[in-house]
Amino acid sequence: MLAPSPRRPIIRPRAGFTLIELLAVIIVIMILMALLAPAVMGAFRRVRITAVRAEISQLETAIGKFKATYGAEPPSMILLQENPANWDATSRAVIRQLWPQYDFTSSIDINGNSTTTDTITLTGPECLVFFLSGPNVQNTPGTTPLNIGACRGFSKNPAFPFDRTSVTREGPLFEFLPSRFTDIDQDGFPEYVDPLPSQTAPYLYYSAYDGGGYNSLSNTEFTLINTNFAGLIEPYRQGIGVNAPYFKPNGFQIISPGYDKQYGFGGAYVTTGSSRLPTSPTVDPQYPNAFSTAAPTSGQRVFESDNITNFSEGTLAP
Ligand SMILES: [Ca+2]
Ligand SMILES: [Ca+2]
Ligand SMILES: [Ca+2]
Repeated sequence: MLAPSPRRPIIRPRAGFTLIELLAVIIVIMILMALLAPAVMGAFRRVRITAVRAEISQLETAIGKFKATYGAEPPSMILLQENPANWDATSRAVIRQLWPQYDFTSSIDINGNSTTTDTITLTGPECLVFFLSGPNVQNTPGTTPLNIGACRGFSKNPAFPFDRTSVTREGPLFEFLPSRFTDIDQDGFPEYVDPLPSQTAPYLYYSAYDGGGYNSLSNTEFTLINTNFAGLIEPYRQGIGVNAPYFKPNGFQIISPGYDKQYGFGGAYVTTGSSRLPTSPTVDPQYPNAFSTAAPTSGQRVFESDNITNFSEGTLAP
């Protein structure tokens, strides 16, 4: 007779983790996430900065096309006159260079508000949009909410390029997205913001007027840009001091304010070294009004470190 076999202990698989094990796992995951989050956010940021830089390159290409079509790069300050008697000599010369057959004797409604008496003051950010894409579907000033639609290019009639009704049109040379238009000064002529999340400050544009030099339309350009957009005191220079040449000395500067939506001071910028944005004075005695602020503060320079431009690979100070 066989002896009854001893009872084997029954080994059951465990039903799950204990509470302490579960807590430990959660804590480890949280620590890992905390470690990885900045890296992930940083990667997102870099991708977005690269996207802005790529768009600035596309704007450069469009300006190249504008020059190929109209013979010069767009100005960054101009007064357009609906009443022909009101043209100032400098603005008239700019238009004549672009459209030699422009009719300076006839009235025209440029902003589409059914009058022909307006003076349209376009600053750098507005020139960037206007000269690459022409009058908007709607340019009437003071409209709230913004009613600025797609841009329609210029009339092919060389005497009336700003004619809004002409059917035969040229351009636009750049497809601005109406959703990214802003109109900070509420004059009906839009500025364009970069694709960074919730960006509100538009691209700045400074023209060297095809070798004529920055600021050739007098200090009004900088007074207005500061009044309307808190823009730079001057375009960026390649180094410290009033004799340092500007970046793109015969071309133009396009500047995104970056994530902080602030432009900063402008002027001296050195591309290498620890002090890329020096606080030393850059006052140019040639333009005492434009540079009445003696020197950039360190706070202003901080605003500039994330600016993205057409003369830097990404942000000014990585
Ligand atoms: Ca008008
Ligand atoms: Ca505007
Ligand atoms: Ca900035």
